[in-house]
Amino acid sequence: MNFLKKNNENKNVKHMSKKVILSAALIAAIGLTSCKNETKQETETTTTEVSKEMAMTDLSFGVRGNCGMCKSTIEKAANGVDGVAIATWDVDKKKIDVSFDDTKTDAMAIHKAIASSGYDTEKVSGDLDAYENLPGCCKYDHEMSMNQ
Ligand SMILES: [Cu+2]
Repeated sequence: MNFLKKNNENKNVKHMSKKVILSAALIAAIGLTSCKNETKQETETTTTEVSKEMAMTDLSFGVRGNCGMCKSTIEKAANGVDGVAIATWDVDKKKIDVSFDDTKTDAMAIHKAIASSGYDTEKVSGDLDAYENLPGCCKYDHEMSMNQ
């Protein structure tokens, strides 16, 4: 009698633990599925960010100039380089901010393009013929400090 009762209890315990294991497995499965989804989303987001960062390089350097006309000439020269996305010259700071695709061009190509339009950059002196052809108001002082 006593033995039978014990056996019965044992069965109950076995039955319970089976249930517990089953639900635990179910929860784990759900957890895994949602984890997988999250991981996938994170990976996709990261990939997009990385490719954006890798493609675009931000660069800033000094460029001499006087006025709004200089600004448009300098920016036009920089934007004319294949791979340049944004070029903004600051008339007060005598400095240009450029965003470019480094698989298509490099910093030196941008310096050279600006210099050939007549403007001095930190690395390349402005082309003298182009400088001579600039409007009077744009004939900047070659001693002017840049990147202020
Ligand atoms: Cu000017």
